[in-house]
Amino acid sequence: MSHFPAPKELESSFFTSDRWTIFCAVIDNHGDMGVCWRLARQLVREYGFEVVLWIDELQGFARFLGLQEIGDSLDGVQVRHWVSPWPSSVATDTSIAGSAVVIEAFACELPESVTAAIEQSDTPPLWINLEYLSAEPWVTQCHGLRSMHSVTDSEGQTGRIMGKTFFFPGFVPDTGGLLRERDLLAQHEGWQKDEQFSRRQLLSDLGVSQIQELVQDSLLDSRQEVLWISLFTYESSSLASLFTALAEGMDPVLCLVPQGRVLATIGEYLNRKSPLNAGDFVRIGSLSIAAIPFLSQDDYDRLLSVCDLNFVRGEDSFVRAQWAGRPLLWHIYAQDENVHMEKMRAFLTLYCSTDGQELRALARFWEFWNLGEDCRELWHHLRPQLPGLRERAGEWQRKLAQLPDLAANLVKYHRQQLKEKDQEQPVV
Ligand code: TRH
Repeated sequence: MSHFPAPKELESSFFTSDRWTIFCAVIDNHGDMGVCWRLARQLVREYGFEVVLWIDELQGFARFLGLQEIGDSLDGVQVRHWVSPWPSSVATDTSIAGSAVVIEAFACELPESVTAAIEQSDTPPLWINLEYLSAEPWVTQCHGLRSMHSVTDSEGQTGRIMGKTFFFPGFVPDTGGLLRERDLLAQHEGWQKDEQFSRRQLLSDLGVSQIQELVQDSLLDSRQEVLWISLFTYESSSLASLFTALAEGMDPVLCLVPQGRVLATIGEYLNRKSPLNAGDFVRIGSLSIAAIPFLSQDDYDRLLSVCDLNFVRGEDSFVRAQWAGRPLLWHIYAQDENVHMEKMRAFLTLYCSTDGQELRALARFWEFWNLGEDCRELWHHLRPQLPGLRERAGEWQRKLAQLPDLAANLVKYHRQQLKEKDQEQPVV
């Protein structure tokens, strides 16, 4: 049973001018909702906007947030179920077309009646198509392009009006930037000030007491420092070779694995019939594998902050690892004809713009991992480079932080559009 107000009942709450409406269609996994949720929360918290998030996968969204069900307001964001077909009863003229900004995330197709209401409105919202993240050079040329639409008015007159603006996130000026909350870097600084304390605190907060005790023991047993790795990737044929290398290495390694797809590959590696569950802890040679719960987005930031190396994937975790300022391995989302390898190399061109053996070792590891190759030898080359890579990661984080963030860029773009429109008004 739905716990959402029927769309018609929403009508009355839809008359403020600083309403931003975001549409999110979940393709798969967590990235689409992860990005939309992060942006929605930031627009509420930092700008005080009224934000309505329409999402087509409510059950999945509830699971993502660790909730049984979604209330109609979460952290100040109004969450609505985007049902298909779109009910004719939804008051698109006032509710959606009356927004200041409508964002269709990742080129999701808006319902036809919503598009029509936007196009026919006398004061249409700024319509943004928020694109996928890419480091490829063409992004700067496409960021900010607008589409034009043909429309016919009630008298049968046809004309062309402004459609949507293509907004591309990115790593360089002249793109939309990256999502970064105002206090994010200060939070990382706080967690990283006393890394050991933060690590203990995190384990205790995770609520997996068994792991906490076992890790505590291994930390105490060991005179060497334990290398902390977080692992959030897709299934990978490179994983067995990595684990073999970690198990035979000299350093004790703690590999923390939040619930997710890679646990199936780990299960195969361990010859288990079923994947590990949160709370399971396995030790092979120098390697300890701890399966942990799927964390809240905020706790996931904390995990990234206190690890020596983060394996991340998709889009949002990849960006969060960069803000953590720690070495990272990106398992990129696979696309047909290996298009993703070009995307990955485009990012590496930026990330490794200064030459150095540590960056070469990292780039090689990324290449092998994403091609599903054997990474055993490569790990032994990469391991000694981690301190240098930590420095590079910090430099990269500081470089990115000089650019305005995605939400700030969206808000600025909207304000510019308003100003331009004002200037277009005829003087009476
Ligand atoms: O889950 P992803 O693979 O998502 C996406 C989608 O597949 C999408 O269709 C595709 O286009 C895109 O990748 C490239 O990876 P991503 O983007 O990193 O999203 C994961 C989200 O989950 C992110 O918001 C961080 C969050 N997360 C937690 O909140 N807690 C956790 O414990 C972990 C591991 C992740």
